[in-house]
Amino acid sequence: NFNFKIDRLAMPENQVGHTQEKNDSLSKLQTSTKVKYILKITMVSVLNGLSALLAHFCQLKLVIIPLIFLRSSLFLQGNFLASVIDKFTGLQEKRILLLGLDAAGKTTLLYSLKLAECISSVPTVGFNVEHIVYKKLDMTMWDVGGQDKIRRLWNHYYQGTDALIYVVDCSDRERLDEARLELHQILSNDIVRQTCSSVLIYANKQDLPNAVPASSLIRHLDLNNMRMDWYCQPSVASAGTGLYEGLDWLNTSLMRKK
Ligand code: G3D
Ligand code: MG
Repeated sequence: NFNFKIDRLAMPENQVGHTQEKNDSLSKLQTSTKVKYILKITMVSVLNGLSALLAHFCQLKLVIIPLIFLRSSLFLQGNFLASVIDKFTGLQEKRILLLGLDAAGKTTLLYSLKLAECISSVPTVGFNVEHIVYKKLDMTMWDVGGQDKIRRLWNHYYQGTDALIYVVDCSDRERLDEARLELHQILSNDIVRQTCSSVLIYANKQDLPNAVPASSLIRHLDLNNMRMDWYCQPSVASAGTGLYEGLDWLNTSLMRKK
């Protein structure tokens, strides 16, 4: 929040609109995290109350209370409580793979969602992984570097992928064919076909004057012949535009298949 305020103060006048948009996005993200946090605290308090009652009836206050308190506090850190809470809130854990050619805007998009602010990016050599909660989705997003030399490593990340987010630089017309080939290669992989049911394509860099519109990208990528559930969303990752509209579709698509 602190960084965000500084960023807002430093913004030139004409970008205040973007800041407002990011602010809205940030609060959307934070609401579900807050709900989760409040539920965690409530559950631990209830657990502690129950342990105190139990200890009272068993006349073993001195030994049992600290033990149960310690145990419930440990649960707070662990996956057990998280999974119980997920059951109550309806949140679903999903593994999302974020792929695309180098410089498509994957890392910018990931951190635009995560931090609701634009960061200056350097080419990703390994991978970035972030945890993002949005609506009913509790997503672990893997952003894997897209330079041609490391593209052959992508298949190490395919296992257990629930959805693919494929980012395309729509201003890079010369590499649209390459983007299509890579996309179809990923989707023809057996491991991907087993678990990945939804593909969200971001037609990114729509702010650039030579960008192909999403409708043309659908043709360029031959999406109409794809058997998976897919959706093409125009976006400007550096400004955060269109990103949540894409996630709205992903949420609906993945919830249909739960
Ligand atoms: P990658 O992770 O897919 O390799 P990056 O791509 O996120 O590193 O982005 C590559 C460059 O594209 C970055 O510029 C980034 O700021 C820019 N970029 C990302 N999304 C957009 C967008 O929607 N519009 C515009 N105009 N630029 C975008 P630099 O200059 O840092 O290399
Ligand atoms: Mg990157």
